[in-house]
Amino acid sequence: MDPLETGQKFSLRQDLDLDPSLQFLPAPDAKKLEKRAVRHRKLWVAAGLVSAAAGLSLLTGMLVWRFHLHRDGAPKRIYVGSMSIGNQSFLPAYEDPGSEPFVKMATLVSQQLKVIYDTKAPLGKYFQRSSVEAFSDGGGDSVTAYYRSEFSVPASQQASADTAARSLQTAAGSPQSRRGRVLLKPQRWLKVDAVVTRAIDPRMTSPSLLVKKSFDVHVREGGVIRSPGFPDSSYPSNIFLQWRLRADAAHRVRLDFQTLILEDNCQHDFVRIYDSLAPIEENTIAEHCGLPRRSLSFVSSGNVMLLTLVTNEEKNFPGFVANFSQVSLAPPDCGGTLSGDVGVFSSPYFPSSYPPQTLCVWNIQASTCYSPLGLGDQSFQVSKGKLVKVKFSKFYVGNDSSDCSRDYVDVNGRRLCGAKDARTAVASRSNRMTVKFNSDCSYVHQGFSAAFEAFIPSDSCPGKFRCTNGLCADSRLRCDGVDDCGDASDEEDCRACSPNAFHCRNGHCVSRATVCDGRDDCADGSDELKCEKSVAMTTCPDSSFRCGNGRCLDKVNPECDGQEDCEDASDEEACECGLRPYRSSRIVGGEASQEGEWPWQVSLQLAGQGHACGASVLSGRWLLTAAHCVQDKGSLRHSRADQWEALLGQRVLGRANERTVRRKVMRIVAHPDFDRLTFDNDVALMELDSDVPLNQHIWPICLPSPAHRFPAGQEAWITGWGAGREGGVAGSILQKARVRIIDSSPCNRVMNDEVTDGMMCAGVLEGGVDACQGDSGGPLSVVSPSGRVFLAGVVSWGDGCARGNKPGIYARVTRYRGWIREHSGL
Ligand code: 4AZ
Repeated sequence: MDPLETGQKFSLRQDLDLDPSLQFLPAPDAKKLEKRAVRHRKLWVAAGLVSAAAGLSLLTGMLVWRFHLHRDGAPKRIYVGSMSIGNQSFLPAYEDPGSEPFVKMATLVSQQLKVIYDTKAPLGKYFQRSSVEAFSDGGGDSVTAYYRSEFSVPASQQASADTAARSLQTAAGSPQSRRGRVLLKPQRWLKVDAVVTRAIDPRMTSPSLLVKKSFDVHVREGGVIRSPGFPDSSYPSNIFLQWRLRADAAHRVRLDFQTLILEDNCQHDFVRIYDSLAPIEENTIAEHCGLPRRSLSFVSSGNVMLLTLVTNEEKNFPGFVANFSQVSLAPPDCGGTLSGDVGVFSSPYFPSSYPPQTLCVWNIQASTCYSPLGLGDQSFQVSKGKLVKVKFSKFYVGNDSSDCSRDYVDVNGRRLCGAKDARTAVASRSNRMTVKFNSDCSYVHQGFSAAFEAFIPSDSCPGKFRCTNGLCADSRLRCDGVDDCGDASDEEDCRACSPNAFHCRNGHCVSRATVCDGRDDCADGSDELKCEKSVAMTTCPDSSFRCGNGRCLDKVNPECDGQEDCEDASDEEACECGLRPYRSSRIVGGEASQEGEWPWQVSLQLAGQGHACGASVLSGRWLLTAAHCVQDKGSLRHSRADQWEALLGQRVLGRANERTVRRKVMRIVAHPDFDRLTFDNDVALMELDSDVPLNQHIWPICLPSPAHRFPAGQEAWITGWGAGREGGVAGSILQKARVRIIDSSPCNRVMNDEVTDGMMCAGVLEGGVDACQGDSGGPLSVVSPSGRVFLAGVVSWGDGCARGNKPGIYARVTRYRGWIREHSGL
């Protein structure tokens, strides 16, 4: 049943025991037009006109409707807005749209809006109706009203109507209009201080939206919001839901998402968070879709926040769950005096996103070895005084722009904005530094975390290299082609460079990976000369991860662990994999798996024969299976793509349902060095004939980098529909079993040295648990500490099934990472 109708799980009524009154958005216009047509018809009948005349009138009505209301074929323009009313106090009943005070006040506001529109050409001419949707406590003796106004604007006039709507803010606030506004009777007069009216996001008024609902939530006690169906089923198609969150006066709303998994395309499905109770573009705090990498945690600037969810008919995903609460208005960590030689500070609410409309100023004053009287800035320009440097370990403040005019951090008059890497630092010329943080009214980011340090210029980096920006870098990192200082001063004035680096003519060292990349990395063009011959790409030792920029990382398994370890964040790229939204918890010795538990599991089926092998989803297009599954056997042409079909999103074989996707295989790329005798290089790629929609039942598993380590003893999972015992038959319910990775040396001792470098062993040495016939090609899955699942192996072979001291043998996926990329582009 539709969870929207039953109110299961997501309904705030059930989950939060909140006010059960749901406010429905105004019905679509069509209904009203229908009613109007019925009334017209009655009139005609009463007049006793013949049915032909009635038909004619209907036709006339339709023509009038077409040409009058639907001028230019795109008549309706919806604006949303807010209005601050200065001479009214907020009443608790204003939070209940069904209450009498709400209705009374809403009527006054609607009348006031009509007056405002009438004075603003061309809005008055096209105005149809307004509905006040909510109120909030504006602080002091003021109330903020949130409304939606409908206009019937010919397409050719839309731009001028939008401009007029935009100019309302100034008009309402100007002295003339203040005088001119007393057009209503005195007792109905509202002192309007600020009007913001903007065209609504067209995605929120799409005619395909079938369900539109609003929920009013007071966040005082805290609670949870779930998208409909979460976590048991995906959210419904074509919905527009909004949650109006209110905190007490002098408080802020805080919203922390625990999980958010939506379709990747924000034009289709998205959540938007506003610093308002109306979806006004300028008050957008954030918009998200897909599987955002950073934690999503937001704080409003005032006591309201709006959360909206919009979905279209394609690709429904699990949705979200978020906690709400209220926090006091005074933000923590916002400015002040910082003294001493070292200290830390961060943007308000870090690591949550900073709130909009926030200004914080920190005055950093390093202690000095001068006399206590020498406090003037001038006295510290000399080298004996201590200087201050600030180093940002995290920096995501607004978008990168040349003037940093929106959100920014200002350090002694120099503005920084955008995303900066962990080596961003600024040094002062005195023992004082002023750091300002400013956010404007929309689009927030995570903010920054910084440390300051006082240093004596002559001895600022004992035993280390002193960067021009005041940072200290390990001397061994000098001239290695990697900017360790953040201002690249460790890569300047180099007599020679380390082997991975290119020596520019001007004495700089740059990474070899940047040579002949079309960019002047040397700043003298010398890395872009002699580019006919391509320069060999740098390689990293087997044990280290190679970043996109060529840097080798020594961190174990840095990919997709939620932390950006490479300067270019390449370790966190392509990480929409390996998540199991529904992890609630034929393989020998296994147990039945749950729906959606192994969304990368594929059943490969041979025409006319049914299930033959397993495979893993790598993307909506590509699968990985075992090469031995796709070898011709006598007259059986298993190497031909047209012999195969892939079944995805399936748990019970033979019981296809709406989640099952069947695809033809377009291409098979078996590893060219697959050895039929030894089963070495037992991997094959399969390309499907069309993309499979990804959802909670079909989701790619993460491919490990060549350096990814799966140490002996690590827990791993095997899954498949293979035989339940040696010589047995395939099962219908997808089985799972827990095994452990076994080191190749002891494994080889029990497997007659048949385990090559391209293989790995996993199993339970006592026996009883193993992959078996029919599981081949399927995944050996390992859950990483961050919760993502990596494809460690591909089920390949074994000495029987589940025998003691006879582990299962798997193709070692790390060995084939480069080959997979080469042939699939993944
Ligand atoms: C097979 O025939 C097969 N015990 C797969 C895995 C194992 C044995 C046989 C491992 O597909």
